[in-house]
Amino acid sequence: TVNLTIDNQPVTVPKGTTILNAARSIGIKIPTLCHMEGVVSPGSCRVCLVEVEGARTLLPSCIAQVGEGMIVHVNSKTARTARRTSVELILANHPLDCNNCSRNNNCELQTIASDMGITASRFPRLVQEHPLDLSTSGLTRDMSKCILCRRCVTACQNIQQVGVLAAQKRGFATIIGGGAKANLAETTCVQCGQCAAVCPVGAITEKDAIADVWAALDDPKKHVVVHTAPAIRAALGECFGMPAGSRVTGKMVTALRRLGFDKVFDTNFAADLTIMEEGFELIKRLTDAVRDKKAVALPQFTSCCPGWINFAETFYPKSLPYLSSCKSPMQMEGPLIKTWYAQKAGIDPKDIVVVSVMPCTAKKHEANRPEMVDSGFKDTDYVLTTRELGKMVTAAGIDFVNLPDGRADELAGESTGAADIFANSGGVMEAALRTAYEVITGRELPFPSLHVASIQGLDGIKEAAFKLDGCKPEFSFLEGVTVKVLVAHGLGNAHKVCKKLEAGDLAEYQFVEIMTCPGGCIGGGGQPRMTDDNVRRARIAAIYSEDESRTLRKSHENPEIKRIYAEFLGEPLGHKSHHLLHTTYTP
Ligand code: HC0
Ligand code: SF4
Repeated sequence: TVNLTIDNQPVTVPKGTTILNAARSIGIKIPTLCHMEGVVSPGSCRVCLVEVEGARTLLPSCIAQVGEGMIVHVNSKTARTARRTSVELILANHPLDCNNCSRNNNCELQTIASDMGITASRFPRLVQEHPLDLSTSGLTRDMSKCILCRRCVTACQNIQQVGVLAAQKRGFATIIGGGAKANLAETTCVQCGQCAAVCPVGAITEKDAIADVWAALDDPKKHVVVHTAPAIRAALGECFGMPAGSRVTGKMVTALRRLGFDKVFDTNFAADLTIMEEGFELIKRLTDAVRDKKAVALPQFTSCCPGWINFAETFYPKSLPYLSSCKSPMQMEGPLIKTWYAQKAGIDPKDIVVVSVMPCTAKKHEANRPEMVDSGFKDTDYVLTTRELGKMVTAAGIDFVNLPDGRADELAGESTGAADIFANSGGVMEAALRTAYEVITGRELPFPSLHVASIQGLDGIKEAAFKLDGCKPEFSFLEGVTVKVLVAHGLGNAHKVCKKLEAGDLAEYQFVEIMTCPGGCIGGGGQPRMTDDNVRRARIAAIYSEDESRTLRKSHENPEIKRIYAEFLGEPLGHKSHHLLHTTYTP
């Protein structure tokens, strides 16, 4: 450990701690705009400068590490003035249309300027105008607002390793962009939104669908149906000041009804359906390979995450045969609302508007894929992020925190704990194993509380292995087979797994889950800001409590799933399923 004093307070911290974190440990909050927890800070914003006795210059506290006997002044006049000057210089180069900005009241620059009491600038204004980049379905980029903190570069280069965003040009002309390509749509961007999730200002954010959704709600001829992703219920409360990890499923349903949606369904229903289709697909691939000795693509990869699909299509076309043909739950729920629900309710599907609420920006792209029209209409009309739903609830004057609990509507609103856990890394796999194991052996997955502990949590690549025994007679060919599964989250980790697949090193695995965002959907690019590992852990804990609080925790036990197979779909992988619930990929 290292002993030092910060503003006359003694502090002892482990060697290697930054001054910023040492100060935080004793309740001194040093402002910063470029630092991100868990990655190396670029130290570019100079907003965290502190004075260290004996040092020749002020030091950026997000980079400078503590030293034995160090005497640090955060609150000296020199340090305060330097930090204030840094912020004033950023403001001189920043549009001051805060009232019209998507980040108004939720902007780190605005908060820091306000905390410092900055009411006027000493510097001439030198704002650079740049055209808006509206080229993708998922994201809006406004480089006029960029403060060059480089957090998005860190997210895109180091965490996701997609490598689209980089600093270009030098000095005053510096701009963050996709190289020679003017627009994101021309790059290999997968629209994961991790850049938007870390942007401290309004430079990168989701493409707004709020106006479209209000217009649909205001149109008396439209029957507007909403459904919410598994991860929303563990994060939406943060939009209203509730702590990370607050479970708000019931309040969310009530809020959606009060916003005027005609039906409130649940993406979780379709998550259970996905398990049926994807689980049976896995069993079919295993049967073909083990019993019939056919050449099939194994391991099967999950296909529910749209950033991962974009990534696989762009970077690893050879992986595409390994991907499950199942659409994502969002894209199963949409066409079923416009067919199954439309029939039951006697409503012309052309009058139905399907809105999905997702923690994700890539979902906006997925909904706009030209092939996603299997109901005969656009299967999902609009996608809102968690943040956008939060804004709509606030705009409607709804006191979210004090809402009574509601329940999703019948027909496509019932779900099990298996669907809840889709929201975090390892969850789709655990949910699939809960059903597939039981179909093969007739017994429950033999782990405490149905959890596959080794694939839970925030480690980047996780795995589990267990032996199949006591298989039902029709699956006797699987007796004694060791099932091995692999789970990865964050595209940096997906790269590693895909490289192994291409090298033929995944032959002993049967099933692989990939989620684009660190932590899975609970850490999605459309979730309330800021998401760090503590927030991820809190949301994950909420999701598992949601699962454990249920009576039904296995997808095949969902009564509405049994009903839709009996009355509409027939059987998993059947003709109708094939048409409405499965898809193909384009390299
Ligand atoms: Fe997810 Fe989904 S779990 S991708 O991670 O599978 O976005 O929450 O809605 O579709 O259900 C996101 C979250 C979903 C889908 C589901 C899957
Ligand atoms: Fe990079 Fe993802 Fe942002 Fe695209 S959306 S620029 S891939 S971080």
